[in-house]
Amino acid sequence: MDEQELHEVQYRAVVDGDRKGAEQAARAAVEQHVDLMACMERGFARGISEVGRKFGTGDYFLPELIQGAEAMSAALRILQPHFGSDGKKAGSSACIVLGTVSGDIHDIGKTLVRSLLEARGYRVVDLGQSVPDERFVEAIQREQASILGLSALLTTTMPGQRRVIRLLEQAGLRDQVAVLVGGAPVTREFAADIGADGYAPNAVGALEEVHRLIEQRR
Ligand code: B1M
Repeated sequence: MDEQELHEVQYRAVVDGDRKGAEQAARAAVEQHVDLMACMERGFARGISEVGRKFGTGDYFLPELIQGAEAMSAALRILQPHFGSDGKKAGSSACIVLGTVSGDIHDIGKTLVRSLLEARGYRVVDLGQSVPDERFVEAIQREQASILGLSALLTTTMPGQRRVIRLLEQAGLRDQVAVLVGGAPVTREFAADIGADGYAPNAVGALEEVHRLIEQRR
């Protein structure tokens, strides 16, 4: 199977909510040493976007949305340890606290961001999904983190990113930490409006933003 056919199988497995098929296609990618980010973008993530589109138009209901997400998450778990096998390291021991904001349980994109950061040698403290605002602040104090990454996938939870920034200000921590925001509905304009220091539309962009923010703070 060539790479393009493999992407098609990966895409189809997620659209069909076929967890076993997605796992097999992820293992095939690892074994064949193909570009794993291309598998994410052109295969699995394209599949979950299609699931989201069908859910939005009413062609899919919640069970199909959940099955698609489970297939995608299963594939990501297999790919995760293999990102960054090119051996490039960040040359920085900066700590990054990461999480999805309160009320939001979407974590696939956030986990992908974490995988790439870890693959580049950053220390990432992943607080998970639906993280209460105060837990971000506590983690930054505890870990002496220099970057905070906030993910939001719902238009209704995006205000959580603004709230956490305000809370950092109130705690007197705003100057110690650079805040990076992302997630499908988040835009560069929104990021600027809430006073974030960085924005990225995807996981590769998040990695670049983290490099930039760390350089800026040296
Ligand atoms: Co939900 N969901 N969902 N969902 N879901 C969306 C977001 C939606 C757009 C679907 C739709 O209607 N077409 C819609 C939101 C509409 C809106 O906000 N106005 C929606 C809805 C409505 C809901 C529920 C309310 C459905 C319901 O219960 N009736 C519910 C809400 C639950 C909650 O959070 N409280 C819900 C639930 C779920 C599942 C649990 C079934 C599942 C999530 C499973 C999981 O994450 N473990 C799910 C999924 C899978 C989706 C879609 C289909 C796919 C999201 C995804 O994983 N994409 C999504 C539709 C879509 O986005 N097309 C949808 C793949 C991932 C790789 O991309 O997450 O965008 P993404 O991450 C990217 C970038 O955004 C960026 O980099 C990532 C990698 O490139 N990025 C960052 C992300 N975080 C970043 C942080 C950064 C930087 C970049 O810096 C820190």
